[in-house]
Amino acid sequence: MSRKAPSGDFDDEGLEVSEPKTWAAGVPGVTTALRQSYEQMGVRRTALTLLRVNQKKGFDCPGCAWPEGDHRHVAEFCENGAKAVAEEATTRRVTREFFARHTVAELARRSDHWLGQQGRLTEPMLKRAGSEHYEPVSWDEAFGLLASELNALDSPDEAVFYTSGRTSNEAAFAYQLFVRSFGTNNLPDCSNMCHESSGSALSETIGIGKGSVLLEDLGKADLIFVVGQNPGTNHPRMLSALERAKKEGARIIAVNPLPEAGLMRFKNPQRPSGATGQGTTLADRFLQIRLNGDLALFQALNRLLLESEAPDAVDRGFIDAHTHGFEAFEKHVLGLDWDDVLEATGLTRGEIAAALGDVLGAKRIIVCWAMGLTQHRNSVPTIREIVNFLLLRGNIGRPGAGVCPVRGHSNVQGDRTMGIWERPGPEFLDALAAEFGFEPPREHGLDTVDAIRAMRDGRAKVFLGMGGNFVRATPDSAVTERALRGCRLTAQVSTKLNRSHAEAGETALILPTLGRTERDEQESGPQFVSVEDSMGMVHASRGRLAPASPHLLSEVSIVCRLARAALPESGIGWDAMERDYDVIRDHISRVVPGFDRYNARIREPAGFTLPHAPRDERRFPTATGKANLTVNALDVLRVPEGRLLLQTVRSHDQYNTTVYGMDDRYRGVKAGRRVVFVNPADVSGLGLEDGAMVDLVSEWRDGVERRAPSFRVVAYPTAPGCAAAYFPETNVLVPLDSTAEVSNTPTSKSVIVRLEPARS
Ligand SMILES: Nc1nc2c(c(=O)[nH]1)N[C@H]1C(S)=C(S)[C@@H](COP(=O)(O)OP(=O)(O)OC[C@H]3O[C@@H](n4cnc5c(=O)[nH]c(N)nc54)[C@H](O)[C@@H]3O)O[C@H]1N2
Ligand SMILES: Nc1nc2c(c(=O)[nH]1)N[C@H]1C(S)=C(S)[C@@H](COP(=O)(O)OP(=O)(O)OC[C@H]3O[C@@H](n4cnc5c(=O)[nH]c(N)nc54)[C@H](O)[C@@H]3O)O[C@H]1N2
Ligand SMILES: [Mo]
Repeated sequence: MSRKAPSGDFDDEGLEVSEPKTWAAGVPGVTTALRQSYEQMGVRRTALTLLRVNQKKGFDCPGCAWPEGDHRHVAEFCENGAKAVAEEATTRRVTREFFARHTVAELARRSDHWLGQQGRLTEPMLKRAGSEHYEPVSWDEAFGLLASELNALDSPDEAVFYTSGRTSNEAAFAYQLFVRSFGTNNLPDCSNMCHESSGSALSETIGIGKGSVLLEDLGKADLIFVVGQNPGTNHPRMLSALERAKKEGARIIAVNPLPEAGLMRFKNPQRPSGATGQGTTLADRFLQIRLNGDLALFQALNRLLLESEAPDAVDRGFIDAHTHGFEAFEKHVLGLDWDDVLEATGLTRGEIAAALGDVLGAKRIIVCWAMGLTQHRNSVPTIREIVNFLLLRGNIGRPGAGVCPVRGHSNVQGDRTMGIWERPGPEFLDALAAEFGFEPPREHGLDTVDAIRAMRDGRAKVFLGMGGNFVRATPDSAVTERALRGCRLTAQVSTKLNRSHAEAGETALILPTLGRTERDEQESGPQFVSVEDSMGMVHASRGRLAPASPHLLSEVSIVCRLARAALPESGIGWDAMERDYDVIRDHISRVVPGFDRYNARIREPAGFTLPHAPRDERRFPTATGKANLTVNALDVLRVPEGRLLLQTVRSHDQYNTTVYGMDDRYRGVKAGRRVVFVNPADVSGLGLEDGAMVDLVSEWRDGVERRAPSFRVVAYPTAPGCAAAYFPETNVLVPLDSTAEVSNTPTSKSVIVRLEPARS
């Protein structure tokens, strides 16, 4: 059996490759963003919109979850935030005539870029069973249809309710409440593919699945590790914070198989010198690690710390007072095999010893990370080992130190706090039961990977997506597409057209919704929503633009109206919640810890910070009552002869599955995305040449051939044995069953591939 990428993937015309850049941002960044904004919104709307991003009375940038901080620049946005805003505030529209012109099958053949470029969705659309087209439908009919399909299921567990991470706290809370009163915990979310590994590792070791660092801590740190993260593209505002930290004397170590431009050098576009000057060299040390080598690296540092003669190498006082499991951990780490470490990391002993020197010279250490750590089979053990590393020197629970998983979607952390989780704890369910007077289901629900399996096997039949692009974000594209097409009904609450509308169930609904930038008027007047950033800060977000169409409903309205249609007997006050979001926030304040006086505190200009026991009190609410040091077996991922380990990454011109444009400026790629970055020694070792056309074929133990055709080989300074290509084009290569231990996150950063001469 062979699985191939859909034909809609191909949009490369005139692909050009040049030398990668060694610096990020500065003038080209801002001009690129403004050009794309003007194209999408025009000049006046651009100025009006971009000036309100992340301002205290404006809206939260839909770009990423990096916090804003107190000292906001007039233009507290970045190039890629501006692109995310332009994408939503575009003046282009997808109308009923558009759907009359294009069949669903035709849409499925278009590229992600083309689909996204069509503009904002404007009215609810229905594809009836057997029909080739979407046609307009009234909201009432849409809700009636969804309600009757849901109620026709043999069990509520046959429905899947996905959430992407842009959904506000208010909408997320109402949504999970609806889903649980309907009777299931099937609430998979994008987190399952993103920071689930971080949440799993941190909950077990420090007692809370969130980072322990606030923005001000970066300025107090002596040493900051940036591991498995490309902030120049994905969290550009983080670069300013790193630059400030350096001014305050911090050293930075970048750990990455790729020399990412933003980490190497940075020109701050918010400052006059950024436009002309040399910029700042951010990383003092670059450890060019092999993919999946991080567990070995941090375990090696831990061994060196344990063996060090330096008097304060290990903080014994902290270990004795606050941690559990030291002996077992020490015994394990002292048995670490150096050959394994060198093989797994691709680093020399000298490089690791030099990094140890930085560590010993630093009183306060922060480790930041993103997808480079979370999307491997051993991601959870890797992050646990990083916690070991920090605990050894007492680097959790004091200023300038701690764990800093940098979240992706702007409210992905808040959605989890609001109960978007397939494995809710009993305290949360008890609080829901007490507040709303119903018995929520207790059995765990399906996460993203299990939801795909359930749809594939016919155990789940109705899919509702609250934002996102499920079919494109998930692994094993061919399997996922079939799973969705096999559903009785798929419904997507969306702002923009994407492939999940085209890979539709027998019956399919598009439910168009307001974006962050837009005014949300309800019966009681204008509403605002709230979000939680990567550091647990909660603040309000208010859109000011006129909605893209008069027919749009807010996500809150969609949930409340669906709940009324599907659960007519429900005693829950859906009307009141829809009319006034303060009512939702009052419910939240009684159900979710840390949200007391929510309505008052959210009206403070800077919002408020959620409590975090390890950060605030050095209290670790784990099973042992202490921070847990853990034993993490190192098994080296060995790639067979003639194969490469492939990671799937974002280009500079995309937001997850939304492709803004076809360039990846920092990596020197123009006008195309079907490229595979390979170390020059591997290019020649494999008998290839720079510029050769190859198919990427993934090898997995199930023997299924997964092929992504026609990629151009780009000789690139990545770590030897490692390759990189863009997602979502390469999702077809990630086997559904290849997931991380514990977190079940697809292993999108370690796919074993061979490169074959292109067939076509
Ligand atoms: N403009 C823009 N902003 C975004 C997004 C976007 O698509 N576009 N997406 C948002 C979302 S949802 C998320 S989760 C974040 C993602 O932010 P990132 O995690 O920065 O995104 P990726 O492109 O997946 O980059 C992974 C990085 O980890 C490195 N890496 C891969 N494997 C390994 C490894 O084994 N070890 C080490 N040490 N490094 C490794 C890669 O070389 C790369 O630099 O960004 C958010 N912000
Ligand atoms: N191979 C591979 N796969 C990956 C990853 C990887 O690194 N490699 N990364 C994974 C990660 S980290 C993540 S987070 C997921 C992302 O998975 P998703 O969150 O599902 O995907 P997005 O591309 O962010 O979703 C884009 C769509 O969201 C809709 N949208 C945008 N704004 C709003 C809004 O305000 N409301 C509503 N209702 N809809 C809106 C638009 O219709 C748009 O088309 O992908 C994962 N998949
Ligand atoms: Mo993400």
